[in-house]
Amino acid sequence: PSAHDADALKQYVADELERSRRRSLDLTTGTLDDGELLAQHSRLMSPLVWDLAHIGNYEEQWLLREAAGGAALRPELDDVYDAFEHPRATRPTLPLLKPGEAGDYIGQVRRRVLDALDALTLDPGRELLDAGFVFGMVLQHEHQHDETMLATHQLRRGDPVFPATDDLPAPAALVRSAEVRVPAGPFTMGTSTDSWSLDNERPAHQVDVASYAIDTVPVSNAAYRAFVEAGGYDDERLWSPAGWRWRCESGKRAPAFWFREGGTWLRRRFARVEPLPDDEPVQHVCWFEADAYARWAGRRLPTEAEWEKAASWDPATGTKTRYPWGEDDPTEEHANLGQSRYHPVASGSFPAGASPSGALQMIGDVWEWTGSDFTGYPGFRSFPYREYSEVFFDQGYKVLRGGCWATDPLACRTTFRNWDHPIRRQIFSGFRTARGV
Ligand code: AVJ
Ligand code: FE
Repeated sequence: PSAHDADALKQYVADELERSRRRSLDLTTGTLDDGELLAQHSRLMSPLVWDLAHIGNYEEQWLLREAAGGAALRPELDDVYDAFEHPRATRPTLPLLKPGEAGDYIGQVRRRVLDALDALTLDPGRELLDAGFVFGMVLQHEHQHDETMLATHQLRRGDPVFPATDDLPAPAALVRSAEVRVPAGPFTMGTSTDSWSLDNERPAHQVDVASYAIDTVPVSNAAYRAFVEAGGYDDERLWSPAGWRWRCESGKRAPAFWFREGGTWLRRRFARVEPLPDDEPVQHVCWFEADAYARWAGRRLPTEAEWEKAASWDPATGTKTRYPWGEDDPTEEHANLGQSRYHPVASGSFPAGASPSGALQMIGDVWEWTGSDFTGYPGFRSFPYREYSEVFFDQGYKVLRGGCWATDPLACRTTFRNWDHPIRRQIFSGFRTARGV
């Protein structure tokens, strides 16, 4: 948050709570009927109404009870909306609040939170409240679930509810070379000072990185299609052993939502079928597919450290920035973020968003798979609860970086870490490749 004094910080929090809630409602009760909100569109996802009430229950637990010390409103809901108690596939069988009830519930939580906010002191005396941290955590949580709800929308069939096209400009960059080089040397990974950073981004620590080259832009649909058409899915040598098992068991031969009709590649996007746009970054690939493509290209996925160094480090000055372009909050000139469109834009867009190393679109467009497993940084301390990050460490999750077109700017920065199973591809995931030099 850019706010400095206490009242301005509270006003910023209140405005952002309002903005995220409008987004959540637009994705649910504002768009779909009760039947669609209660339906399970895919076993990989929750019914949308589960996400909606879960957002409010998380807010009740962290803002109303923990931060404000208020009385519990609906403690009997804690179990139903506990993500660890109930895997997504089983959530339709739970006694879920109906859409109207869920809307009423989250609205009641919100009114009590706003009343309590006035009396709170957002100061360093309480770590949870210092610089409004817990509000930042809850806001990021709501936006993360909104992105998850967009993945559910992508899996849903039925009448389209999002616009088919948009006319937002995406300035094109002059891409001088396919890759950029990053010289060897230490850089600062993670952060100890970003007040709304989450526990897994902390603490800042020095990492020595050997020299490498990384793709200037994310791998495009056309580039990925060349891999598909070259028989990449039938060549075991290109796949890791686990990746080949996934390929054989799943029978997949292309990214999710791609299909061929005659000689033409099409894709399904939010309940519409359209020609596959050549120059958009590929999305809906799993880690195994990204890893196999990279091997086919004679390259590999970047490590998490390589990704962050290329995105945030200026070797000339030895400084690290929150965004590739510096410290300024993202605008439409910098990146495709915040669901202003419902798709990534052409690889090679946003010259104003370039990093010091010259890489483009490190932030926004598609989440980028890295070669790294999700684990804690040296000196990691779980805060404020183990289930946010720590229980996922060293469990075979792979790290994704950079956010995508659906990620809100409030939930995106060069230190932000996302993670998922290497088989997952309903998320808005793409990648770029790298090599040692
Ligand atoms: C950080 C996106 C992996 O959605 O599982 C949501 C975020 N944590 N509720 C997820 C999260 C608790 C998390 N990811
Ligand atoms: Fe959650």
